[in-house]
Amino acid sequence: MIGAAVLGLGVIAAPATGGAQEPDRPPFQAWLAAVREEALTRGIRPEIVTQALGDVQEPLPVVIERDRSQAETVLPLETYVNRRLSRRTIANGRQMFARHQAVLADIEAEYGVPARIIVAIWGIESNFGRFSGVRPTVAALATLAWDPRRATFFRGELFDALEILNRGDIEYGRMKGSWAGAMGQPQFMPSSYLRYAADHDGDGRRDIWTSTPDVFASIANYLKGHGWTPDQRWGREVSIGADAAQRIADGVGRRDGTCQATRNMSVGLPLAEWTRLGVRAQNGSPLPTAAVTASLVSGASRHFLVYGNYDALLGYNCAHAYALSVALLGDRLGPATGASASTRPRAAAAAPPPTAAGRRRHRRPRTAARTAPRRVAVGQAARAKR
Ligand SMILES: [Ca+2]
Repeated sequence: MIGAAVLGLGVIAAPATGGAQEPDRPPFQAWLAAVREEALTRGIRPEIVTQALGDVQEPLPVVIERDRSQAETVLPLETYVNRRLSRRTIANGRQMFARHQAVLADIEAEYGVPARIIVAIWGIESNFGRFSGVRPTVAALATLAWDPRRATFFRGELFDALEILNRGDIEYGRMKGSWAGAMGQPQFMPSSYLRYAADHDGDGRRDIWTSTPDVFASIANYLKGHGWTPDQRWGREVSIGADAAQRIADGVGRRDGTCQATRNMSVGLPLAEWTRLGVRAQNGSPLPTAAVTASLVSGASRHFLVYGNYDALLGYNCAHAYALSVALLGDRLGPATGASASTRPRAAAAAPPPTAAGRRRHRRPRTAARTAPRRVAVGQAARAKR
């Protein structure tokens, strides 16, 4: 309740889906012929163009249908997050975390992204690799690129998909993913793949479909590329009383930004300022005194102060329901680390995040429409960025 009063973020708003008028456009096959020509001029090998685009006979009805029926359902943030963090998901996550401990530790050391965050993203994106989509990526992207709704974006992704095939990272027949073109276990859009997919098992291919080490390293590389700071946590749940809520509503503005989630959170303020406004840790104790800037994200009843690393999670999928699901699942998979991790040891928390000697750290990737949370409108447009 307070959340809605404070920032009006009680619900996850559905993205605008635009009108449904039929625009002028060429027949699919004529359109596809032009795409073939352009692919060749872009340097895609003729055999790849023939194989990948020759296989596409017509737009995939299921893709159009899914795209048109983007859920209008509006769920409270808390409801969405609770559904994502089922007991089974948490248990699976812990099991996977233990099973892949060695390679995860290696990747955490290399990229500076906590293993538990990597596993949490993997879990939310593809149920720990169990479901990464069965749609042929090229056909799905061709359908969405022909459809006028977001043609420009998906046309670019289509050419990026062809470029991936051109490079030989994946065979045409194995390039599958969501109906909206998000591929493999991390659900990367082709453009994200080209920028962030990583070959960690050393076989020379970036296989986000079947190589678990490559999947983990690709997720870590994406977060690193989107500004993940080693040894800092994502944020924390906080408690806000009625008086504090009123002070915040009166005096704290919202961020702006190109995605709805960044407009649905407060501007960044120092933790000390949040303390002055009356925000407390979830257990009622004082906030840490670390010199950290935090923004407030509120659901209908729960509140979170989020730090810079949370922006990296939004970079993966710009929706609070998504980022908080990942963050909170990650918290359930292992201990939080970092200078600002604890609410108690205030002396320790006062120091800026240390750079752990001997541990190389770095940043994060992007994807677009995914497979998983379709029943809630968590930003197809946002996903479409990954
Ligand atoms: Ca590989």
